[in-house]
Amino acid sequence: MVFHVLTLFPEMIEGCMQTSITGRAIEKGLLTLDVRNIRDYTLDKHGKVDDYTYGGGAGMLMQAQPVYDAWNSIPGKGIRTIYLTPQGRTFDQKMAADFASEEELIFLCGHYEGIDERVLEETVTDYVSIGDYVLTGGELPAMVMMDTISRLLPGVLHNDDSADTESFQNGLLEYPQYSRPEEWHGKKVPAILLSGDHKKVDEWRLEQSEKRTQERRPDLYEAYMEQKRLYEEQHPPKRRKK
Ligand code: 6GU
Repeated sequence: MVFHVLTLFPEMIEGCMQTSITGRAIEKGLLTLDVRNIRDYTLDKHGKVDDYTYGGGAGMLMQAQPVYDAWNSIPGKGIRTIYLTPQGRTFDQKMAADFASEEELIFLCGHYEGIDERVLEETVTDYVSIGDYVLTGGELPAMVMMDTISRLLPGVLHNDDSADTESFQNGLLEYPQYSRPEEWHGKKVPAILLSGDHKKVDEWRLEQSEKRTQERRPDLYEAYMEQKRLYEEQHPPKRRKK
């Protein structure tokens, strides 16, 4: 996977992405990070990339020319271009899985009051938000997306299992987990986890996931129960022959 990032703050992206699991994925060559500073593409001799908005109003807008030339400098055609904006569709795990199937992605990070509409019309394929609150720029949302997408790529996580057993992959939150010691602050690890009975452990974990989802995310639980109901309707239990 190649992540191209267009930003006015390349050091923010590089520092973060070179750390921890994404950093190791880059070292292993599973991930390539190509960060381009939009300011390097301005034709303005003072390095200016923003200007006042027509029609008045507060704040500055990123101009079309430097953004377009930065975007155009990326080789290749038809690469999905994501503009990070609170006006976009809300990012979720399903969207992450869809983006993870691409070979390259372009993230366009805006700052100030945004970017001139005309260049967005010519470059952007996907408008994405990470939630209903307003940030100062698109860099943190781009990194949230890249982090989420990275861990779905083959080989990025040590254990290929863990990407799909975790929260959301089956529509449920993850079950509680325990490591050594067996007793801490007077609290014991649930006995079933020490039993060595894998079937019992799996049943216990599913039960815990369902309980936790019902308590903490009733919205997800409702959707999960509806899915389960539909499944059971289409796969009725087979009658035993007399
Ligand atoms: Cl993608 N950008 C900005 N500036 N603020 C946001 C956002 C994006 N998603 C939520 N808030």
